Amino acid sequence: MDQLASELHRVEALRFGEFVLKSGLVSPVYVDLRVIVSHPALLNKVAHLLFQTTKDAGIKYDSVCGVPYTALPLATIICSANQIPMLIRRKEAKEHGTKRIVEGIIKSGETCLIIEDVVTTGSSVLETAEVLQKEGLKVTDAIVLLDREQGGRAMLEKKGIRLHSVCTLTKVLKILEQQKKVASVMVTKVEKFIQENDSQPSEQNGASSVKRMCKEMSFGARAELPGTHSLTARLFRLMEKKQSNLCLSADVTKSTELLGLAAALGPSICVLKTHIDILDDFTLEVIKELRELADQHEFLIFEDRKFADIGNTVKHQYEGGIFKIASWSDIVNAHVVPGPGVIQGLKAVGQPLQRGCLLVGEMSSEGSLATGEYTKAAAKMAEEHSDFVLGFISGSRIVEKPEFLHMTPGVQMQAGGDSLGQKYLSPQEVIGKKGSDVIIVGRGILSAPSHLEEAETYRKAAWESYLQRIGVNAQV
Ligand code: 5BU
Repeated sequence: MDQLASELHRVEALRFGEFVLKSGLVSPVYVDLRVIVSHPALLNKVAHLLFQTTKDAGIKYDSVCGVPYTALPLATIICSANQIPMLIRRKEAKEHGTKRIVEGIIKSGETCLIIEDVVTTGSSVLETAEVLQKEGLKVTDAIVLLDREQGGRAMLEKKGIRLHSVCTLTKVLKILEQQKKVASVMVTKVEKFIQENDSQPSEQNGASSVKRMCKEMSFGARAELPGTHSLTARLFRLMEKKQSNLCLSADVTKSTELLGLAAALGPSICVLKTHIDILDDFTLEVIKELRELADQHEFLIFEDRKFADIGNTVKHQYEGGIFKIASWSDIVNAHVVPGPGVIQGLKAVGQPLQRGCLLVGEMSSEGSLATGEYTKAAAKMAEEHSDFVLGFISGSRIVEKPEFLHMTPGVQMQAGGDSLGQKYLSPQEVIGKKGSDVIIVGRGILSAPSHLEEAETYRKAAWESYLQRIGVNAQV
């Protein structure tokens, strides 16, 4: 083990310092086991240790599958050296031909062992396990080289998967400290980081750490949670990539204006919100162009339709009529006043198209009735239908679950309102204090002389508030 730790350190698979992770968290340690493929002796040694761990644990299995990509060569070596059938999980189903997601001979009912290089929250192992389980295989155990001890073991345990590790980050740290390769101050720093970033908080400090987690978790990390809807995960990832939690409310009445805004502001926004029924010159051709711009600039489209009827009616309103909303809008929203039937109706149309829905939990307008018990009922309904409900339109975070998305309208740089009941809060207030995720801005941008400059001002303000909230000091 001592030799393994020092080898991993030597090839820089483990580095110490200050690293901004994909999730936005600043970590004192960086683990990148991909580099071991360039060191064949070490690669063999790691494969051997993984196999030895399966033997020591007495695991019974029929085949082995490596989590793509780093664990693929490891699984290959183990299977080849020990004559074990291997399975390969594709990251994407093939476009042409067989459309298989798992390659190799699958015998339903057999047990497949998962191999992984490093486990943090456990979400990659779980993702692969779920793919294998869908194919009829059993997954009872997973072997990992390095457990970062940030909740992966507990999370997988809950899903019926035992995690066995060759070593833990704490153990490797101790060894490197003894070998005088890492200073004791750094060891303490890393240990503190591990403790503070356990994604499976203990029961005693449950509520407060969940609250902290919602507030301080990055969009990138939230995208990786197993309970996050795939569309929300896509949105969280593109938000990180574009450094934008700005949704433009493109409330214009001419299609040229709508397309002009989408083309010019596309790179600055994560979502473009429409009220398609206010366009004077709507055609499906306009929508086709809007969709192309959305794909080109990587933003989602959100038709702010606020469905509010019985399931059967909203199904038709969503799918048909002249607007055919479901065919082009990634996200729609609904009032909860009709009860869960409204979600069921929308889901029947939207789910096969990988769409999602936001529930109106609160409204930004003066005298809104969506408060108190009503908001709580909306939250409960969302939790019960999280396979289609992405989150909420609300003034603040109303559910302490990092899987849910909160988007807030009624935002302008200066607090205040309009003459028809709209009330405004600032981006800093909405993202920083109220804990929402995305600001929705219409006239704040549309009434400015330069739409792009103003959009950038809002984007930066909201993104900086988000970075501050999660504890990252960075300039946008
Ligand atoms: P504004 O120009 O930034 O005030 O536009 C706000 C947009 O958000 C507008 O399209 C409204 O229809 C929408 N909206 C809102 O203002 N308040 C709400 O509670 C909800 C939607 Br739900």
